[in-house]
Amino acid sequence: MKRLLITGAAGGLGSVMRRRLAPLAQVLRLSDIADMGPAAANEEIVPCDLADGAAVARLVEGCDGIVHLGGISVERSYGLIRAGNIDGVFNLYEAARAHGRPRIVFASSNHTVGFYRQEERLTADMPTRPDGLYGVSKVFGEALAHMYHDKFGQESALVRIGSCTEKPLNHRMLSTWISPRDFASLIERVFSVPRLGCPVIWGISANAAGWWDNSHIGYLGWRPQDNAEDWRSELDATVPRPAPDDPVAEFQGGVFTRDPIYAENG
Ligand code: NAI
Ligand code: 15L
Repeated sequence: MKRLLITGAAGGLGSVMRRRLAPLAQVLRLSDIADMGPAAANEEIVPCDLADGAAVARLVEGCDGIVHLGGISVERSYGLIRAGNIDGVFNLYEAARAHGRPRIVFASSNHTVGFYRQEERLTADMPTRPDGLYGVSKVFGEALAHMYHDKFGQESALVRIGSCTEKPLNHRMLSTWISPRDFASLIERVFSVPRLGCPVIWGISANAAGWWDNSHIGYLGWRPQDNAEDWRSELDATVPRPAPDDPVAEFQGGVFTRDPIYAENG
């Protein structure tokens, strides 16, 4: 690719992917509302509020691919979620439609299905069961992407990311973890295959204790390398196990299932 846009580039995942995805394009266009630091030689820094449609249209112009990580990433008030994740994703897809339909990796979330119980095994075509307004906003993003695919041929990878950290941090992550290396290699496959379509993809490493079935995306040729199981004994020794009836151990969405509906600006 000539130019790859990464939104949410100042965030936890964005700052890691900024380094890992550099080989995918001649230029990385990095965007956020927060400070992204100075641009490296292969980078363009373009601050932009995703809720500003005109600014998002300018941001997307000239990009051959988009990794959309920007927006609210945890449970917050409806107003905040609406701006970042509802208006923001609409603005992004409208901008893509106006500017040649570059392929999009949409950072969806396991919180689209957070109220499934941990003993259930999920395929990507099962009904969503969001565990809060954040999860609902990701369901909206997925639905919007499907509509732009059916109506306009816009291709997107709807990656329901589990938990992307350097290593699993608790027992739930033995099932939900995806290593930064595996997430980056998934993105590389998404931009390499001749036909992508608009698949829902479970964003997880090759976890022995995984809950989610990715057998429908064999055509991507993605082979995750890491397995959360490698950290089980370390977790057993260092992190207390939750009680079996604790929502953290009961539902796939873990603590998010306990969040309230936050007041405005919460
Ligand atoms: P993060 O909260 O660290 O980064 C999100 C970035 O988006 C922030 O830098 C923030 O300033 C920016 N942002 C928020 N509202 C914005 C707006 N209106 N306009 C422009 N930028 C805005 O989140 P993280 O962990 O890096 O996650 C990245 C994406 O992946 C998010 O969409 C999140 O929902 C999704 N995800 C992440 C998971 C993880 O394990 N890190 C798991 C599941 C989904
Ligand atoms: C998410 O969707 C969040 O963005 C991230 O911060 C983690 O909490 C992750 O899910 C998770 O469920 O572990």
